[in-house]
Amino acid sequence: MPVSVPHVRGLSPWRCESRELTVARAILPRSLMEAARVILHVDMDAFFASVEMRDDPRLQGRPVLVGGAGRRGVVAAASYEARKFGCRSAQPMVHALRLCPEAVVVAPRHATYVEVSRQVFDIFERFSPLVEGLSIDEAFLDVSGSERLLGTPRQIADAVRKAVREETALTCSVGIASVKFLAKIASGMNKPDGVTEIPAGKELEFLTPLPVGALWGAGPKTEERLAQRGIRTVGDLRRLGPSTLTSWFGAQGAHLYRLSEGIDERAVIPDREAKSISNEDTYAHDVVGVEALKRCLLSQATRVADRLVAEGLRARCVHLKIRDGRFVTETRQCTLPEAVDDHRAIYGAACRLLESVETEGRSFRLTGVGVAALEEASAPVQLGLFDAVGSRGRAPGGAAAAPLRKDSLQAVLSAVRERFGHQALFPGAAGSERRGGATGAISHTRGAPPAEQAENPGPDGPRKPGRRGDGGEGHR
Ligand code: DCP
Ligand code: MG
Repeated sequence: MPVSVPHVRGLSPWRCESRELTVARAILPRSLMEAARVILHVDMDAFFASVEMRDDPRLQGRPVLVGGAGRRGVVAAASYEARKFGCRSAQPMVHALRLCPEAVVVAPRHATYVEVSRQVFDIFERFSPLVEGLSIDEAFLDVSGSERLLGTPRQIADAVRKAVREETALTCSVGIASVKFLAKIASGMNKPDGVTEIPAGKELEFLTPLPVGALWGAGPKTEERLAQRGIRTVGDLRRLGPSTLTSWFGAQGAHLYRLSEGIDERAVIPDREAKSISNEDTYAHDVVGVEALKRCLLSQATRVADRLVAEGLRARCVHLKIRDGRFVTETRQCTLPEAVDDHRAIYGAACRLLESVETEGRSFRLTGVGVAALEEASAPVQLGLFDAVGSRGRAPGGAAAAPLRKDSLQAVLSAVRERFGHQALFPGAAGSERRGGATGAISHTRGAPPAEQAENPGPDGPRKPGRRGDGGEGHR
């Protein structure tokens, strides 16, 4: 039997683990830390709708649609009773009501969902220090090595579900696997209120019959191109081998091949370690073509680098977020060999990440560049070009705003922009995509960084709110 986990935060046996070990478990390759990881992906069932049904007994057992009731209203969540009629998230409400005229439409209560989300995440954190939120109602939990304390992976999953049910009167579904993307696929296989386990060693068996679209990063276009060649399942795709896939799809092909082999090296990065800085723009007109996209990335990488310098930080992890005209959002991330605060390094990484995105035939409404795995920039950086500037700690022109580090070209460039506006000393190629309508917000977040290396959301993915429950669009 699994040992029950203490409820008092701070007294959990997990808290005894040293910070170093926690971080090491999060960032070191699996081979160095432990033989097989055990990752749970927990996703609340019909989250908004279930909260409404819990809080209003009259709704129980009835088809419920949470969302805007007006002519242009959209379904945010559909209860499982409503799904039997074909109702889904992201459908126009009028369409959903045509499918199920007797459905009850309920206006969303976001503050309540955020509160329940907090409660649920507090429960998750009692089971592991490594909890990475993906959106308001789902998270990865790395419970590797906790068998002795908490029981088998299946028992841990059941204990999480029991705690959620008892403390919130809601149900969730859990996927168990050795890697993140498989755990996420698994949690969706037995919904609602179910558990799906992919035991270590059974990954290929599980993946082989799945449609290629199940792999994160295989968008509709890729799926179509593969289908034209008779490749429909993950097994078909694996048989092609890495070189054929790379020759067809470049870096994206190599990425898909690795997933088809069940390889996904990404660690569960706990939210508190995942402070990130990012900059994203939504464009008034969709951006088409790699060159135009790169100009957007250069602009964003520059603004992120400025922010890093202003805060005296460097970053080891770069992520790219991109959303197409159909609201399909994809994210990619990579780890650099050393921490950087230089816009060229961040831009270069973002461009490499872009190579693994299917850009052909798509137009994009949003791009974003972000950094995570931040460290203090205490050591001087390599460039000595501005040694002669002399005014250590002060920007040219006397600005004393950012904590400038000597010898840093990026620091000087950033300080000039800080003082004279963002267009000053802006990389030439970056300007032209910065058009009216772009939001250009720098966000500085704790929790829910782009956790997915690649994603392939269903029709309801793109609008799913982020962890902070601000109605924003979460990462899937
Ligand atoms: N959401 C939204 N708009 C979308 C998709 C989701 O506002 N297009 C909100 C409402 C959902 C919540 O996010 O309840 C969680 O999204 P999920 O994709 O996890 O969907 P549900 O929890 O509703 O159902 P499931 O049981 O399939 O997880
Ligand atoms: Mg859910």
